[in-house]
Amino acid sequence: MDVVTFGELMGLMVAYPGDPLRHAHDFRRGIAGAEATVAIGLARLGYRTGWFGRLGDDAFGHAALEVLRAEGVDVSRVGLDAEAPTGMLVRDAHAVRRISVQYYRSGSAASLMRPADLDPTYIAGARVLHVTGITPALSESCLDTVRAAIELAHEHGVVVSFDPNLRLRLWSAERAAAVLGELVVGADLVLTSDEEALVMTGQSDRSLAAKWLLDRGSRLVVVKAGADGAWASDGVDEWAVPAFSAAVVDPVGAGDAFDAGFLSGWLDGVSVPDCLARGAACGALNVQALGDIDGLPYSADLVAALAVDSEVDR
Ligand code: KDG
Repeated sequence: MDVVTFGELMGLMVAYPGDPLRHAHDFRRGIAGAEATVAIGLARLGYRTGWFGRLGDDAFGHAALEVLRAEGVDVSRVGLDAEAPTGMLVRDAHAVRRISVQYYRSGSAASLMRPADLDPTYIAGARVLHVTGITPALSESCLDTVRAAIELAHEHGVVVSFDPNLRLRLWSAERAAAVLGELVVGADLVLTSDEEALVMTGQSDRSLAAKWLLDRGSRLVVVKAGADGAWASDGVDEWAVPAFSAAVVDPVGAGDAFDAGFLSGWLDGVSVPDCLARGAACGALNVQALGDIDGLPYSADLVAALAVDSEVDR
């Protein structure tokens, strides 16, 4: 496996673009979940990916499994839970206005995940383990699971990719800062925003935040800055790339799409600026479609976006 990842996968109901959640009547059904989005993004680019977690043994859980299978993501380690439901995320989609999100995930099957759910051989067999700061916010047993997975990866020389994906709706800022600050230490690749870097390191300056992480064992710190592009530092060099132009329909999922594009470059051993460009292009392509995963590019789309930023395919 190139990349193995785990976390919570939810059913998604996203309102017709522009309609505010409170008054929306028409919803498109899909799936939501940062880690699954990364796994699908990489699978579409041709990489071998596996996602695991607990889903409810219900319609949304089975539908999510079908989507993952159809996308070519390995689901051999997924657990189905008869006692707890698949979580749900209901939201709207706006290009400019703030997105309203309603979570229905408390007590979900995913929140019951525990270290015994980990298959050490599965993690040991991956080139990269990708984890996010959403999973440890779900429950104490989920936090223990993330800790155990990172430890297993380190033991077996598997590269750890960490995206804090700060969700202040799931936990307090103080708790998030303490836990994310602990988990990020030693992550080989840190894929963060400036705001998240500040929460984890206490440093508001990007270079100082990166130094804080690099001094504690990270190999590369990547900052995703949306319309301002992306930046990275390995402690010796710093790189920056601009954003790709995008007619935004739905900004949710941009960061995870970036992660998929960035990791694809990293797996191929291309230069850091090329990794950043792949990430930025994937983010820009994903926000032009409704839903978390619908706009994730296939290899040919990514190649085309990187070659020319406004080509017509005819
Ligand atoms: O990036 C998209 C995800 O963040 C979204 O699907 C929601 O994973 C999510 C979460 O837990 O908030």
